[in-house]
Amino acid sequence: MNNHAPLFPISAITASSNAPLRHDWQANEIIALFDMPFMDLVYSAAQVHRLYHDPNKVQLSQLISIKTGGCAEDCGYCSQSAKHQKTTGLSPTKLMEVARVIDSARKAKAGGATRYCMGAAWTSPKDRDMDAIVAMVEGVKALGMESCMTLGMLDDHQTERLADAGLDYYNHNIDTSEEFYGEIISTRSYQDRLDTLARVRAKGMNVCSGGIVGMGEKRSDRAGMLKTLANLPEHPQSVPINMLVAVPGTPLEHVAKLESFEFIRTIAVARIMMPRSEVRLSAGRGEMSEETQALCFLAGASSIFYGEQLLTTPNPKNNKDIALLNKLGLIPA
Ligand code: SAM
Ligand code: DTB
Ligand code: SF4
Repeated sequence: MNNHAPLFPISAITASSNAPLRHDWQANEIIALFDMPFMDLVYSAAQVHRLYHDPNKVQLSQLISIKTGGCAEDCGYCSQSAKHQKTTGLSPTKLMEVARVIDSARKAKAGGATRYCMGAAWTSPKDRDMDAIVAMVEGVKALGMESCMTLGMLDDHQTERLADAGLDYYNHNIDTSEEFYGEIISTRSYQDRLDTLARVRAKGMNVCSGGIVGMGEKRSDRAGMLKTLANLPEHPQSVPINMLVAVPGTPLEHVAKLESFEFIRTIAVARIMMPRSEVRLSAGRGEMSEETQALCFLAGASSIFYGEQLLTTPNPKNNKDIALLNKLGLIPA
């Protein structure tokens, strides 16, 4: 018998996979989920996961940085901000040639990735770059892969061009709660992020939006981030949950490490709140034990970034990941 507080009435929300998705989450309900005994929370999230997903499958997305560094934004976690360039020593690059991007995508596909995520260190794209961006989307799709771009804020015209090119996903993270956002980024507002997400949604592209945990935020901020995501008019189709990679030379270099159990709780709560979405165990896996990653999969993570490099920081080697998937009996989706 469970002698602790009664299980959150999850049965009411998830009695079947036909139950309507909720967009009216209240802060106290989300905190109640985070506060559950760890075993109850993970068990509940695993139940939800099984209603909507095959628990033995994992989707593999691969990243490439098509334009690195020199970014005008001041995101405290990011190696690519021009503001941190002197201390991180990261040299900016120009936009990569289309053929090189497609060539790398081909290799990612051969390695087993099904989605190719192209990231640029921009506040927003310049119109002069859009032809090359469109060619990258078309080239990746021609390989039979799903395409994802993350280019910063978009205006209506740029959004339309991406939609017309057939872009499958646009990644634009809200990163944390609205309350904590100003502690991490001063060059743009939370509303700017929401505005781009609305444009992407309006053009019918899939939204990929999540955030980072372990930036010194409180549990209420992690809950607030998930509340914003789940209460959007549609749940983002993909929800990347990143553990901060504390990059030397960035303002968050020395932030206290977050306990892995709290990271797993965040995955579990995301799974319960957005049952149909892909929840991606994203940056930070390189510093996670296999056991932590396994608990994330149990708690509802259905996707990972695969490949030896994220954008500017390392990710586990392919053979290490394949060995882990084999040990867990997880099959690439
Ligand atoms: N410049 C665009 C933007 O910010 O939307 C796209 C690229 S940006 C690097 C994409 C996302 O990577 C960020 O929103 C953040 O969630 C994640 N990220 C960046 N640096 C990170 C770090 N050191 N640790 C974990 N996640 C990070
Ligand atoms: C996301 O949520 N995480 C990815 C992707 N979307 C673009 C980026 C992780 C970056 C980690 C730090 C780096 O490698 O620079
Ligand atoms: Fe620029 Fe994106 Fe890095 Fe912020 S997270 S500094 S917008 S590349």
